[in-house]
Amino acid sequence: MYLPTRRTLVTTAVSWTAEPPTSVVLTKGIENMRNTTTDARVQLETETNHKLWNFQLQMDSNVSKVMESCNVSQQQLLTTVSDKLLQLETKLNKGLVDLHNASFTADRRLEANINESVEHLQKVQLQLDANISKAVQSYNELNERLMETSKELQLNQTTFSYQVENIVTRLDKDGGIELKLTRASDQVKDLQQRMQKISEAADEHQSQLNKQITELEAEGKTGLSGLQQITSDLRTTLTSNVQTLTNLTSKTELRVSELEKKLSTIDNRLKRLETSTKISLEAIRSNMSAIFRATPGVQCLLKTGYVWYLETCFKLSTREENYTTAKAKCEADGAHLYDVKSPILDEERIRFAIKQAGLPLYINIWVGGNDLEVESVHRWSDGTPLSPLYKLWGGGEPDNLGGVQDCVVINVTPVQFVLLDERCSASYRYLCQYDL
Ligand SMILES: [Ca+2]
Repeated sequence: MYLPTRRTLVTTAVSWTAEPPTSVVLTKGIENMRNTTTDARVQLETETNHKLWNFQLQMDSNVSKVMESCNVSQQQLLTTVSDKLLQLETKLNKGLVDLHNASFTADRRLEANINESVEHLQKVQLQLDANISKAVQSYNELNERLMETSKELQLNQTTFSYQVENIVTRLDKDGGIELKLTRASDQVKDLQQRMQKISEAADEHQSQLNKQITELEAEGKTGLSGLQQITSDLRTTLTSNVQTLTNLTSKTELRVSELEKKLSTIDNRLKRLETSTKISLEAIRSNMSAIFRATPGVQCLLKTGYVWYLETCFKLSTREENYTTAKAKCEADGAHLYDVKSPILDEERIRFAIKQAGLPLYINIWVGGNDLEVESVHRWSDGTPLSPLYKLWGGGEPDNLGGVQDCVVINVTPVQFVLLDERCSASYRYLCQYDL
């Protein structure tokens, strides 16, 4: 590398004693216009970068909000559905417990009624048996008394006939027949009265017996009627309980069916929501990708430290490194050391980067060229040849000074923009280039 001094950079001043020539005025004018255009372009690029950066931030924020809103809506819906399911399940369980309790109570009541009825029937049966037994006994007693009375009557008739014969015989024997007839007549009347009383007593016994039999029959009918009534009541209660159970079962089945329908509806809504959310997110991603593809400057600005300027993405390092480290750090970004293939645009870009970084105007910066593989055969980072006749080489460069200069820097001063070969172990800032 040829090392110029500050003095050699000073252009010899020319003093004009007369009006400057027109060509000089034009040159100055052109120079001023060029400076103005460059400043305007720099300002425009800066503003564009700023707007693109803000746009990116806004898009990120919007996407985050949409994602957050979708997640919150989905979570709320899931929570609501879960709560409703729990409530419905609780109600259903309570209904089943009530149904079970009602069924159990009805069974117990039915069993108690049956037991009570059986006991009552047994008592009625016992009472009926006792009454029948009594009636039979009374009947037998009455029958016996009737037979005795009949025997007594026959005996009396026999005795009476005998006595009448005796009286007639005695009347025939010793007179006084009228008196004896009168006595006999009284005795006959007395006998007739006694027979009348016995007959009345027999009628009364018969009447009582008939009455008892009628009562027994009525009581038997009443017991049977009561039994029929109890059986009818039990049947009614049983039918009512069965109807209640049937109704409860029917209602429960209806509720379960309604719940299943609601669940199905909720499930369908969730699926539709999920589908629409996926479609929306996919559309957002697609739009974002389209925006990114359409604006490489946005992709460039997403890389830390890189700037998009004059259709190129690049970064000037903040630290000085040797060539090997500088090359590795660019490659770690997915980039490479800057290949200075477009002298005019590259000079504008590199001066812009130096100005943005606030660096001094005399500086060496590592770029992509080197002849590490074959001495004096320089190549750019992408492997394309860097001819020794390339117009950006400084005067006498590359000179491989000391036989150790295999890496290339761009040397920038207020009046110079040239390539020099340098020792690779030297430390300089470096320029990375990210291809889009
Ligand atoms: Ca060399």
